[in-house]
Amino acid sequence: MAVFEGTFAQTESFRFAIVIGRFNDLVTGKLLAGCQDCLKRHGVDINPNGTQVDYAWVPGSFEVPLVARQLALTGRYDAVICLGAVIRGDTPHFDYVAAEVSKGIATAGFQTGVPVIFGILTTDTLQQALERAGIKSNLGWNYGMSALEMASLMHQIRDRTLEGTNPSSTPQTLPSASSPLKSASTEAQT
Ligand code: INI
Repeated sequence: MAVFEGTFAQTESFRFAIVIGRFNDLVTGKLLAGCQDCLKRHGVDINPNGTQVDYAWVPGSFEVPLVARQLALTGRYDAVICLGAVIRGDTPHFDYVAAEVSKGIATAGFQTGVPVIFGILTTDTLQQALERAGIKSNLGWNYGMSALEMASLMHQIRDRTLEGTNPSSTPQTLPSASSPLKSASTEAQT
């Protein structure tokens, strides 16, 4: 039997998408910088013109899950990282936005089989958000680590479970960055 555990090495073949909400961009820009710093220092080429990371900006956190799911469905990415900041002080619809974005991100991961990282800060004040985006620590870094770990873990599970498995009993629709879900890629084109 096996123990599956993601590592943070051999990242050169990984591909990531990062979805960033513009709302509260004072905070989300800092989360992005922390996330990029993490990926870069683990060997990922973060250049948008390179081959490893694509970026998608959306108006606010509410729009993040839709775009994250669409990107995951392409089968191109080992993980999709979602970054946003929902701040209670700003508006009474905090609760609606926070609920939908958390549900939507979880659903995007389940539906596509691609790790979709929940990097949405939910805080009572801008001060609290800034503290988590660089003043005290930068959770963007942690979200980058989660993406690296999950990408590695999913590869291990796929590689190890396919080894020595009777091909006739293996599901035909295992999703991966190199071999996306057939139905998923079809859906992405429509
Ligand atoms: N979007 C956020 O990312 N954070 C917030 O705090 C926020 N608040 O509080 O309103 C927010 N609203 C915008 C929302 O995400 C959508 O972009 C907008 O409603 C258009 O659909």
